[in-house]
Amino acid sequence: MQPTSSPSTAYISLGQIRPLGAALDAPAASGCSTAGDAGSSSCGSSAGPDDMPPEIWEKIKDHPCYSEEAHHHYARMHVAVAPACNIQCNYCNRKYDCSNESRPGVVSQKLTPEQAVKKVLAVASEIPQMTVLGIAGPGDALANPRKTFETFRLLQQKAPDIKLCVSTNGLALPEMVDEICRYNIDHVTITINMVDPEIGARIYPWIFWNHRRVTGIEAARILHEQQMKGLEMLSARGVLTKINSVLIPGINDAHLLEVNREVKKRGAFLHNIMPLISEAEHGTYFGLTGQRGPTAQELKAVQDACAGGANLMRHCRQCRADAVGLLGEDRSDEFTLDRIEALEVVYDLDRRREYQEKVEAERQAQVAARQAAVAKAAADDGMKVLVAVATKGGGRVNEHFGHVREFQIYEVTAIAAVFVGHRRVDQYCQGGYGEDGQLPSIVRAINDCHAVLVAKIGACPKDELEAAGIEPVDAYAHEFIERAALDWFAGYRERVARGDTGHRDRGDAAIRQGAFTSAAAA
Ligand code: CLF
Ligand code: SF4
Repeated sequence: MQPTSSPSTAYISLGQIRPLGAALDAPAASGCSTAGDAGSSSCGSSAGPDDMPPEIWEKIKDHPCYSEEAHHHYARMHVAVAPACNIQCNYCNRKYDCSNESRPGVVSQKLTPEQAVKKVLAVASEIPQMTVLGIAGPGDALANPRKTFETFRLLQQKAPDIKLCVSTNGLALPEMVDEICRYNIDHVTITINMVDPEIGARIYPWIFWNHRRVTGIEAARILHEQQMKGLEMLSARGVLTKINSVLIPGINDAHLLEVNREVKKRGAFLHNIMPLISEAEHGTYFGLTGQRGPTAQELKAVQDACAGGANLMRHCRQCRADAVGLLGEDRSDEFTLDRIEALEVVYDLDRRREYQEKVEAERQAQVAARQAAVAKAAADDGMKVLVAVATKGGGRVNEHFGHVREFQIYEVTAIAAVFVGHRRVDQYCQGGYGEDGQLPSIVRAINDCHAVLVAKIGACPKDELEAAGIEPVDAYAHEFIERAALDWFAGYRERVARGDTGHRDRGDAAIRQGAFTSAAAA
């Protein structure tokens, strides 16, 4: 049995063959291989300094969306300065955030450029590992060029160390490329859902073009041409581009392979395929007409089918247009306008640099810990399991089970622990007490995992997890995730070899017999 780090792997769990993410209800359930020595996948965002020219690594090494490794350590923030849009997407209702870069259903506080800059400086002082400012709505950043570029201009004067990032539907992009380059905006996301206008007409009812509304295939054709032209122009100018595609089952699922090929041809750095979020209560056309989003398996199948094409990002959290913090956390309510207005903000670049040096040292320590764990690992025999990790950042097992809102999922073999996705759950600990009613849904969310690594866990959830065949492990509290996972797995393999897994047999016999499968069984 050959091991594979491909996220198409299926896992034997509780006697069933179950694809990664099958237990998930949460919308984003994909995987992303982790970096460097331990990883062997071609996932673009997992690449390290040895995989690219130094000037590109400089641009992505502390960008949490462009580097999977960075997303454990560095934060981003969005400011909602761009309310207007020049197109209509069938998955968007304007009273909610832009679905391109946000989770619908949460209304942002719109800001002027001056308010936005004050907010960025306040966040940068409070969260010194915040390295990227993105403008991602709530409408389209480039349909609001004055506010968008004024924000970037003002910020660049006051905080030149913060990387600038922008997200757009692409309609106005070609005309804005000079401005983008003028402000040294190194990262541009374009949402491209189709390269065939007939498919586009099912996604976009209209665009606003040359002072008039254009509909149908003609609208989709213009949008497509602008997107391709804009992408080519950015590639020619050395700007890194990420393509976001919303996966809409029955409309563009198979077509996204062609999108992947076309954007790769035009120099896209990453392709991020995201699930359609389509709740009726959001009031979108798709929500109201019953267009469903993809299952976790469908999303993964399309991502896997794109392997070998444009490099994939798999750690996206579909953030709001005013998100603040590490990906997966949201601290925006700490920085509301009234709080910001009352603050006397002092931007201390030296203090930020000093702090980021510590973050970088921590990151290097994580890489070294992983290398050391791999160096002492036994030979790979193809055995492979999933583990869930409770972490609040920094690449360590450092969260109490009761406080977890999102588990990170790692695929572990004898020689590698690879980040493959995340699972959102309702927090178990409510108001200082464990909420036992939450446990079944938490267990369901990670029931294809063999262990859950936590900083601490109470007796009640421990029993419940063990009963479900998931081993609760608090022996690696505050250690680096990959080293903890590899060390736990080394011990686990020894127990399996002895016929003693210490908890309910959940397919381990099948693993011992070599029946573990790497086929895409879904
Ligand atoms: Fe923001 Fe987007 Fe820049 Fe990142 S988000 S504008 S590239 S700084 Fe990141 Fe959020 Fe996914 Fe976007 S996780 S939704 S990919
Ligand atoms: Fe909504 Fe963004 Fe589409 Fe505009 S581009 S309609 S704001 S999802």
